[in-house]
Amino acid sequence: MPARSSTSDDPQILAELERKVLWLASWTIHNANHLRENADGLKVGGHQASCASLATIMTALYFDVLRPVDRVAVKPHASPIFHAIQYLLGKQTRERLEAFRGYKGAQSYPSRTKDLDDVDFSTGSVGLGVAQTLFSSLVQDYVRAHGWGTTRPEGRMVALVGDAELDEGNIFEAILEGWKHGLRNCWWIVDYNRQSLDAVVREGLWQRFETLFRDFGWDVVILKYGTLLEAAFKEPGGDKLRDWIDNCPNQLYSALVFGGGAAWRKKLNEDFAADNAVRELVGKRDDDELQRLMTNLAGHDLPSLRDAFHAIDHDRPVCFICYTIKGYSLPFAGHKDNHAGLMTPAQMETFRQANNVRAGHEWDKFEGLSLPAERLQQFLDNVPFAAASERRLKAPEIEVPAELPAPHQAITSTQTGFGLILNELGRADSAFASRIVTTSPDVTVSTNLGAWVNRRGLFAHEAMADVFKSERIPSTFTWEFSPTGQHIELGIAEMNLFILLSALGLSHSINGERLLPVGTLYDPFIARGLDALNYACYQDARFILVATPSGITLAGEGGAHQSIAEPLIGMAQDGLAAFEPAYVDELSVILRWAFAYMQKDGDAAPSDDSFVVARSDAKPVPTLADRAPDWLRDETGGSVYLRLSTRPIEQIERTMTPELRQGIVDGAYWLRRPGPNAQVMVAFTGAVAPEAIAAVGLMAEDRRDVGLLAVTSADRLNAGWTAAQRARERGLVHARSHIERLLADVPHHCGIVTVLDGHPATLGWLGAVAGHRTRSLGVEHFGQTGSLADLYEHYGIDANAIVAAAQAIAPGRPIRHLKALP
Ligand SMILES: Cc1ncc(C[n+]2csc(CCOP(=O)(O)OP(=O)(O)O)c2C)c(N)n1
Ligand SMILES: [Mg+2]
Repeated sequence: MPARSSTSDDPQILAELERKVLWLASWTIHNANHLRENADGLKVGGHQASCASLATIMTALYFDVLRPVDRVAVKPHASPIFHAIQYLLGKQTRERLEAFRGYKGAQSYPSRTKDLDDVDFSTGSVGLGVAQTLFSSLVQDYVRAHGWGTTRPEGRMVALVGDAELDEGNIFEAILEGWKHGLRNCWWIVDYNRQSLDAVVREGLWQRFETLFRDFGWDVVILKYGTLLEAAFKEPGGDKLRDWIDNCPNQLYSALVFGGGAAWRKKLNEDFAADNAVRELVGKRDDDELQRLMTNLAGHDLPSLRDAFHAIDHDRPVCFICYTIKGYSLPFAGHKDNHAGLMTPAQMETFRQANNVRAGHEWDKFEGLSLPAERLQQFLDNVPFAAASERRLKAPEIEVPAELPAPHQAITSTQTGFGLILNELGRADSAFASRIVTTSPDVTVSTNLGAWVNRRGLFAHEAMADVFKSERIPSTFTWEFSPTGQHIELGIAEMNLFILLSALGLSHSINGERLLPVGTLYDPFIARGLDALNYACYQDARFILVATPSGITLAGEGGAHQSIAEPLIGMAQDGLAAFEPAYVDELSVILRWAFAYMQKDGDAAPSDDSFVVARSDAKPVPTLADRAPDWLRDETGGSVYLRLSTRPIEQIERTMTPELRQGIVDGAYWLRRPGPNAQVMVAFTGAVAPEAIAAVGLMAEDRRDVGLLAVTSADRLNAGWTAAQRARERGLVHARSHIERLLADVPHHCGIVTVLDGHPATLGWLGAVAGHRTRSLGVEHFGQTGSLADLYEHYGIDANAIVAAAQAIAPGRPIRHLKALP
């Protein structure tokens, strides 16, 4: 990318734009809080101070330093600054700025999925966007090392980081991982305003950051003083002034910033009562000049920032620690309570006049600036960052084989089946197999990815042989690294797993090269990375999550390793379709579907009319019902979560019919269809299939026509049901979801017993579909160690507990095989 030739008036233009950006951001927030009708009486959020802190840095970056291939995670509460910059660049509309934080307006925190102005990475939950830049850098390297996308220049992954944001542990987990993987092309720019939400931060944090980043191989650039202060330091008494500022506690400095010129003068004259040189240096300046001088930190000094950014001539990761002032140039600058600070209408009026903005011209792009509009527009038209017509890239779908292998073993577990399927895929020399990338936080072997890794190798910048192999020491696993390896091995931190999946799962959009990421971990540890999983889904990253082992079925490991709530997480997490197959042939069907589903275009028209209605307020389109009999939004795609088990169970020998395949994908199918006189049916999910089957057998003599429903996805069944109900409420009287059709012929008096190795609420809603009396079995309390039989009996998910529940809700003659419950 050729560098834009800078002209002599660039510094002046940038200074004007900096003012304009801060004005627009402040006005956007003011408008949302004070001017727009806000009937709820809710204050919608200040953040004018946080914005001001980053206004200069972001001006330097977006209007000068960045190139279109660069990608940025913006500190969440600087969102209005980002939107203002995009507005000036013609990529954001006035309507959306006016509706900031309102319905369909510019988002409170930059959002890839909801904002229209080219957000690279969503932010909001602090720390996650920061780490996302690091992993995106690794993914860029991965893609290029595999020979893809090499015609595009490498981009820098940039994070604008709040100093208090650095308290988030996931950032440090990421730094460690970045070091292991030879991180490159990553810049973190710390907005060192020495303020958090609540207060002023500890003294000397920058020294901790400096040592830490250097230890992990980062270049650290400290930007403390701006050009005004640097010049003053050269005046007589200047070195003493510098020492004074260097030693000034953060709290005092902040208080003086808030106090302004007079406060500085009073304090400096006191402290330098016996030093004429410093008193003269101070005395030469009026209050405004003194305030400008004493707040001239490098993070608010365009020349210092531009020099520092342009001086980086290497691809090692860089941490810039930029001294800034929270609320810079606003009335509450430096005040420790300013996080939610909002200028009063009177203060805003003063600010408007200071910016030469005429009333009624607040949104005009060049209002109040001194350079001619044509010159400014010409500059904006040539901003390098905005040169690319499309920064959100596209990659073609990778064709998924019509069927994946379904390795048959008489008795096996879904986890074993998963390993075998990936092993078979690993043999293939296909475009499909080459785009799969697996990753795991130190549980590659124990989640059964070992055979795949043996075949496809581990990814690293440099080749590294497995010494055990070269020394001829027998080992089941070959641990060989190379730039073409297809497994990224992570340390144990689950946060890193999800953020890496988020980065891999956006590669089609960020790098224009599609990857098919599969991440494995133990099911209970989803909770450890849950916010990062939510973040990945919110960004619409696409991946398959394989969580295994799961539940109390992991009998011997006890409550610290057993999962209970995860099936509910799977249901509740937007953007994630959750499955829990019982059998390996189901798993094969689901995996095949998942590889296609994860590639569906998020922009495609959804089939669920409730979504259409919500988005456009349009009248429902009746034909949609025909196109989407399951009422799922499959056209828009998403990520997939598979909850698997280590429990070997007897497999069913059967032919995979199209109908069965569809049922598995839609969430349920009849293993035994209930007859017209059925008094009871059992609906089960996952590893407890043998208990459900056994229970049906035990009841057969005493209850007629017992049905058995295999539920492969409570999540999709439930989602389809909800969507169909909404559709009916909006007039699509024929809308029927999959579960409604399955239960349509089940007699009304029939009871339903549901069972799974997870929280019983997962299937508890089944009774509401058609009004059947229901009893839901599952696990509600932390598990124990024990044998499967011990635990299933203790928690009441064994065959006998199912029979007991059936007897209770489906009265009839006593069920002979029922034993007394303990
Ligand atoms: C995970 C998470 N926890 C808490 C918050 C609430 N929060 C928003 S900003 C903030 C403090 C930010 O301080 P800093 O990063 O220094 O930015 P500044 O306000 O100085 O601009 C907090 C605690 C959040 N957004 N995300
Ligand atoms: Mg801060």
